[in-house]
Amino acid sequence: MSYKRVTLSHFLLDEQRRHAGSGSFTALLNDIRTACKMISHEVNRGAMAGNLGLAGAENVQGEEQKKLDVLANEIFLHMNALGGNYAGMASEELEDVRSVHGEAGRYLLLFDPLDGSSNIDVNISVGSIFSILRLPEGMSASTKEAFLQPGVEQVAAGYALYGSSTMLVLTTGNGVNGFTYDQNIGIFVLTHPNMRVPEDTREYSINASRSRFWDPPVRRYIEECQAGKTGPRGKDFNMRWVASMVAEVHRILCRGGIFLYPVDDDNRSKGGKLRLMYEANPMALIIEQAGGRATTGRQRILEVKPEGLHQRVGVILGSKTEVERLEGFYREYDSQ
Ligand code: AFP
Repeated sequence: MSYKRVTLSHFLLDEQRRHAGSGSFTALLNDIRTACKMISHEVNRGAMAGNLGLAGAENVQGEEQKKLDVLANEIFLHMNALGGNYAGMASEELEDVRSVHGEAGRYLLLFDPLDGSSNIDVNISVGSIFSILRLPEGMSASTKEAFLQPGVEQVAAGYALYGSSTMLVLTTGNGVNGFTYDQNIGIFVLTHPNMRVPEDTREYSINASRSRFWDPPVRRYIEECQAGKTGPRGKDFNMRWVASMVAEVHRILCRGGIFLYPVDDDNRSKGGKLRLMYEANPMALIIEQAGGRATTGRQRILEVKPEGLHQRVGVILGSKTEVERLEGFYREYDSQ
C-alpha cells in the first residue's frame, strides 16, 4: 500500500545503523537531495520559466553554457554550502575548487550539476552526478590537491535523472538503490532496491559518428556486435545513444548494456571526452557496486590516479562479460 513506502531518509538512517562507522549519510545527502529537487523543478518548467537556451558564456571546459547549466551549478553550490558537512566543493562548471566558509566539514563534494545539457532544449533526459570524498587529514579544502583522490576513495556517489520521472540513484558502498521522486509529497521513495547490472546484454551505446577515429579494439568490438547472428557473437545487438550519460547509465542499470566513450584519435590529446572526477568516477562506483565493470580499456577507472581536477578519461562501462570482452581485445592489441 502506498503509505508503507520507504523514503530516502528512512533508507539512509537504516544504512547508518547497519553499517556502523560508514559515515553520517543522512546529513551528507540531505542538501544534495534538496538541490536535485530544485533542479528537477527548473528542468520541468523548461520554456515556461525561460530556462532554455544559452547563458552566453563558456565554462572552464570551453563549452557553451546553457542557462540551466548555470542555474543548476548555483543551486548545488548554494544548497551544499549551508549544511556544514562539506569543507569544499568542485564543479565541472568551475575552474577552481570552492572552499566552504570555515572549512568545518570533513567531506568534499564533486559534481556535474547538469550532465547532457545539449538535450535540455529538446526536452530529452538530463541529470546531475555527484561524488563524495573525505577531506584528507591535514589538508585544506581550498587546494585542489585535497580533491585529487582516485575513485576507490569515494565514500558515496550518485546521480539524479530528470526523465519521464525524476529519480535519485545512490551508492554508499553497499550496493545501489534507486528512489523515485513523488512530486505531490516532495519525497524520494525507494522504488528500485538493490539494482544489479545484468551480466549479459544485447545492447551497446556509442556515438557511432566518431567511428573513423576509433582504436582497433573498439572497432573490432562494435563490428562484432553489428555482425549480429551471422558474426562471431551469434546474436543480434541493438544500439542506443542518448548523449546524456546519466540516462545511458540508468538504462544499463535497469536492463544491461555497455556504454563506450573511449579515447580515440580525435580526443586522445585531451585524454578522452568525459571528466574523470565528475562523470567517470561516480558512475564507475555505481556500476561496480551493481555488479558491472568500468574501465578505460586498459585500467580500472576507479584506480586512475587523478592529476588534474578537470582531467578527461576514456570510459567503457556496463555489463561485466561485455566489458571484459573488450578489455581482452585491448590486451590482444597491445601484445601484438
Ligand atoms: P554535455 O553535458 O556537454 O551535453 O555532454 C554530455 C556528455 O558529457 C555525456 O553525458 C554524454 O555521454 C556525452 O557527453 C555525449 O557526447 P557527444 O555529444 O559527443 O555524443
